[in-house]
This record gives sequence, structure tokens and C-alpha cells, in this order.
Amino acid sequence: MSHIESAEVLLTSPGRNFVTLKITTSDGVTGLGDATVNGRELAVAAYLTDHVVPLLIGRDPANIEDTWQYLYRGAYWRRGPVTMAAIAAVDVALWDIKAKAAGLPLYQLLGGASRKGALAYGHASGTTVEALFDSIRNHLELGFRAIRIQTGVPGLGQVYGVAGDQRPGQRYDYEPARRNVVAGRALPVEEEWDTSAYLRHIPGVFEAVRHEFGPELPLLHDGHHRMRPIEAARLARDLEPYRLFWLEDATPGEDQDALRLIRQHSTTPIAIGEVFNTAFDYQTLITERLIDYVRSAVTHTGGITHMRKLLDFAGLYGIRSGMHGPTDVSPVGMAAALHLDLAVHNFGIQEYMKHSDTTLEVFRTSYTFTDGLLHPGVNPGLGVDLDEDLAARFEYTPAYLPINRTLDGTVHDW
Ligand code: EZ4
Ligand code: CO
Repeated sequence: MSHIESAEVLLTSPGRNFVTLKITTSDGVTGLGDATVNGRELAVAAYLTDHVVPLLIGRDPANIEDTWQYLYRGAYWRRGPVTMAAIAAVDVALWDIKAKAAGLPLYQLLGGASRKGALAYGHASGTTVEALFDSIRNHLELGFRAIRIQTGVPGLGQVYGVAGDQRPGQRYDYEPARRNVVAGRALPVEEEWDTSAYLRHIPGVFEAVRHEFGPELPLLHDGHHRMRPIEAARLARDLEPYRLFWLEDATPGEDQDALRLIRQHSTTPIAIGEVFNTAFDYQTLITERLIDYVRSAVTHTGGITHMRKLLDFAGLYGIRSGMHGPTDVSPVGMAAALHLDLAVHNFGIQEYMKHSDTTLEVFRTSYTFTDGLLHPGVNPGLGVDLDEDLAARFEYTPAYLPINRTLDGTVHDW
């Protein structure tokens, strides 16, 4: 019997921080898993190194479900982003190994392809509506067939989701995690927020975008957990004429009942879940049909094994996938998502922010983006190789997501 010979936690920072688990079997097969939790990377690395890796040595790499249950139930302490990212890394690495051993791309072990490719959405943004239009045009030229739009809000400074550098030819991505060092200490930057100003501004932005780009382009928007339930209900209703693909994270993630209030007032499709980490976080939302899209990432939700169960559960209620795909999910996590996207019947859409060139030199991927569709590629396993020598040259550097304060200085959801 083949057994797990070693498991290694690799920290690298090719432009941003990533935590990767590499498992090697006695047959010499290696698998990779992503365990990156943006801004809390070292906690997952320690959880893996100190408490998970010692349990893996000697186990049969083929028994993925058993290993998942062993780590989940065996910890006694359930759920939480650190635990579930650590379990996800083990799970994805074992699926990578199983698919490599079979000589098949992972999606073949998940039931095969249900579609030609996964519809991806990109992130257009602008501090002004004119800059946003340029960014949308840029995304259309890149081939995107669905676009998330975020804009600056009059009276506020830096706002979530708006790229800093808007010059033509520059990448239009934003990167929220900052390396902000004050007197030798890494600290989160602070941004200011005003929900009323935001609610006054956003419907006009969508009206202008629909007027300029027509009724067909699928448009998405991320509220990033900032509204109270009644505010979110009003925005969802105000945006109805512009037929959004979805309104994401309108209210803070832990309050499942808040989504009921939005539903009572609007038919705008609702997406939530990027900060969730198990299917249990969705229990009310799915069984009571309070949402339309599940936003979890494989990386943050216990890996392929648990994400598959969550999506099958959602599928019974006509709810579709919309997996989180920011650049803080590594190319390994992204590849894992793409294999599931291709395989599950109830796929909806996949978020896609291309990683930086430096990141893609360290993580060599085989996935492709063509005519708006992502495909995981046909290499055996996940299809991602890690250049460990190059990875070692990019040292971990602390970076945090920003903190939000309302205009009177009160801490607010970011
Ligand atoms: O702010 O991944 O929809 N995407 C998002 C992301 C999150 C980051 C946090 O690490 O909301 O941009
Ligand atoms: Co989001």
C-alpha cells in the first residue's frame, strides 16, 4: 500500500502571500493544496505544521473521505476559516495525487465535464463613471462575457473593489491586502465609509452602465457586507430595473436571517458565502431559498470533498455555484475550483482575477481563459506545478486587509 511519506507547508510571497501544502507519497507522487487565508496566513501554516502534518504521515493517500472526516471530526473543535482552510489543503492535495495516479485531469474523477468551460466574470472598476466605462471596455476586449462593477463614491476616498491604477494598458485589478508598515510594524490601512452616500450613488451608476452597454451584458455587484438588512433590501429593489446577474454580500455573512428581509422586498438575485466555511453556514439560506448563488471557495470550505457536498445540496434547491476567485486564492485553489466548475451540473459563474505574472511564474498553471470561459486543462491532477526554488526567493511579508470606519470614526464592516 502506498502511504503518505511527507507533507510540507510552503510559504511564498510572489507579489502576495500564499500558503501551500505539498504532500508526497511513498510512490513518489506529489499533490498540492492551497491553504491561504488572506491576512491570517501564519495561523493556517501553524495549524497545518503543528497539528495536521504529524497525523498525515503513514496514512493511505487514497482514502480522501476518511482523512477528511478524521481531520474534521477528530479535531473536536469544528469549523472556522483556519481549520477549514487547513483541511481543504489536505483534501485538494489528496485529490491531486489521486488524479495524477489515475493519469486523469481531476474533473474526470468528479464525473467528467458538464460543459465546454466555466463562464467567468471579471472586475471592472473606476473612481468615476467615465473611468468605469473604460474599465468595462477593457474587460470586454479581454474577452469577458460577464462583469462585476464597483465605483468610487462621491465624498469618500478609497472604496472597496476600485483599482488604484486606471491608466490604459495597466492591469485593472485591485488588490485589497496592503503591506502597510508604520514605525516598523505592519498595520491594516483604514478606509472611511458612508452607507447613505453609497446607496444614493450606486443605482445611477447601473443606470449609466446599462444605457452605455445595453441590456444583455451580465452585470454583478459586491456590497461587501456593509449594509444593514433594510438598506440591503432597498438597494436590491432600487437595482431591479438593471437586471443584475447578482448582488453579492449585501449584509454581514453571519446573519442568515438578514437575507430573508432582502428576499421579501426584491427579485434581484442574491449571492453570499465567501467568508463562510461549511455547508452548515448555508443551511437556512438553501432550504428556505433565500439565496441564488453559493460564493464559497474550495480553499476556504474544506476542499473538493466538502464543496462538492455543498453544491449538491444547493442544487437540490435550484441554487447554483458562484465560487470566490480573488487573487488571494492561489493558482492551486483556483485550479481546484475550475475542476469542480466543469463537473457540477449546477454551475453558475466563476469569479476570475488573473494572478500577477510573478505569481504565475512560481505556480505554473495549465488552465486557460478563452472567449470568456475558463477551462482547467487536461493535464493529470490539478494541472498546477510549483517552482519551489523560485517560491523560496519570495519571503512571506505581513499584509492585512483594510479596516473600515464610518465618518464619525466607528468601526464598520469592511
Ligand atoms: O475582499 O478576497 O468578491 N470578492 C471579494 C474579495 C475579498 C478578498 C478578501 O481577501 O469580496 O475581493
Ligand atoms: Co466578494
